[in-house]
Amino acid sequence: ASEKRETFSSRKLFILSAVGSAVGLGNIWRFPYVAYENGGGAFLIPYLVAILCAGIPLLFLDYSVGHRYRGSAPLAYRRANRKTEMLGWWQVLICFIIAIYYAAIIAWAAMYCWFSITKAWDKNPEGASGFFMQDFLKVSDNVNVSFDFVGNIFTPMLIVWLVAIVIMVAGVNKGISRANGIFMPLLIVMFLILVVQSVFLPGAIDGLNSFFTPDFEALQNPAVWAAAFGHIFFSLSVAFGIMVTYSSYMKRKSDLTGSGYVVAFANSSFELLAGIGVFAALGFMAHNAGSSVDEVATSGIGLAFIAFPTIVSQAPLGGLIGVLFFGSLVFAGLTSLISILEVIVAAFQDKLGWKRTPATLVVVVPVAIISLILFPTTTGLYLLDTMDAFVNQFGILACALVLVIVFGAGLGMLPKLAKHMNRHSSIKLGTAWKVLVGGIGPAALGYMLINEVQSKISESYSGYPLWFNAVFGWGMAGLLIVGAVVLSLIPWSKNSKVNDPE
Ligand code: MET
Repeated sequence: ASEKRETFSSRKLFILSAVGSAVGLGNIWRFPYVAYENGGGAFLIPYLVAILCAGIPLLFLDYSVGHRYRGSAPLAYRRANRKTEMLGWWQVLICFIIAIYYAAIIAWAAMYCWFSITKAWDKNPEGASGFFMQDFLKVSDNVNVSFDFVGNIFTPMLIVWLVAIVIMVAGVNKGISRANGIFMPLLIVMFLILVVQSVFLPGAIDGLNSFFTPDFEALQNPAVWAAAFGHIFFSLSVAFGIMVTYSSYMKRKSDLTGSGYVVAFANSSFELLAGIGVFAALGFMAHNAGSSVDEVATSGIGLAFIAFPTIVSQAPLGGLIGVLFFGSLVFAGLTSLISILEVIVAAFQDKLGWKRTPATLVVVVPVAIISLILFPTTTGLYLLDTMDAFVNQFGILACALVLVIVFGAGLGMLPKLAKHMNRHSSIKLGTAWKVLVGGIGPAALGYMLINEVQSKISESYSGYPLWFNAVFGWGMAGLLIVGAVVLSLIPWSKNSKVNDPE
């Protein structure tokens, strides 16, 4: 028998959880470098345009579908139209891929909190990069898939998965809301201290100058605009199925647009703060090395696991910087991981008509096992890199494009969805929203997708062997679509009423 669908007990908890999902690794290690690379201070213009013209409008599309049809992504899409269920499963599978490697990064960050105290990398002759590749990940020279496990990564990953399973089993109110209620305030306090500490480091001002100095000529480059749009979808967790799922747990009479603006504003504020903290720290690193900020600026894994450890070793009170930085990655990552897992759990719970606990265990335990088999190995880094490039950057764009075309031009559902949004919302959606989602959305997404495909075809990703990218890049991306079709053919449990609830 199915249980009554859970709801977030207050609007505040929904907003907190949505912000918890949006604020993730992307805000901390991606945004600062994207902004720096694409015009510095001038990037704020395309960034704001992207938020207002694409990020928030698409966020509202997610909210409208999730809240109107009150279901996990596949169920909500199915209720909207029989033929669109597959889109929901596509998102579920994208979330599955992201979840299996996101957990690895969280585990690494947790280990690096400890290493920041012992400064473990100081013993490696090649410093932080030697430590990360050789001592910590023990990365194999061959780009391959091996099952050579690295014990000191396996154990923290196992702990991350156990924590995630406990939260997911506890459900929307006792698990997700509560976890966000604890981790988000911690994250904000830790991150604020980190930023304040960073801006007082010697050389910090050079970093901040590099970050903020506007290069207005960059605005003439379409790639800069594409970077802004691409970043904002990822940053707001739009088109992953995450916001469809979370908004399906909002009470019926909810101020949807008002909440959306709060979430977007909070997410961007956090990103800007991260830009300040990260570039202040990089300014210090350059100052110490007698080099330019440009030489040390980087993003992603290189920023977190190579640049920051170097800063930790050199800065006054460096250990504290490390604990705050890596602790922030852990909390920001965990709250995003939870939201990704909820997409998967909710989907199977609806499809099978099972209760929360059995559905969670049947779904999350296998996901955890796959993650634990593939990533704590000497080749896990290669897999992570390729899957991230193809599924996260490319799969999501493709899925978002199909989504706006189907709901806009295809089914002509935007007026109906706008009407739903406007029922209890403080800010009403009008023609502008329909034009942005139905017109600008497909144009911007289509342009970015073509660019992505071209760049992925022209250069073998990361210089990995062709077969590796073919299997784990293109193959994986293709398999997700096949998988989505197959899952959509499985019949729904009788408990899940697939007809429109209203
Ligand atoms: N919004 C998250 C981030 O910025 C990503 C979505 S959850 C994978 O990191």
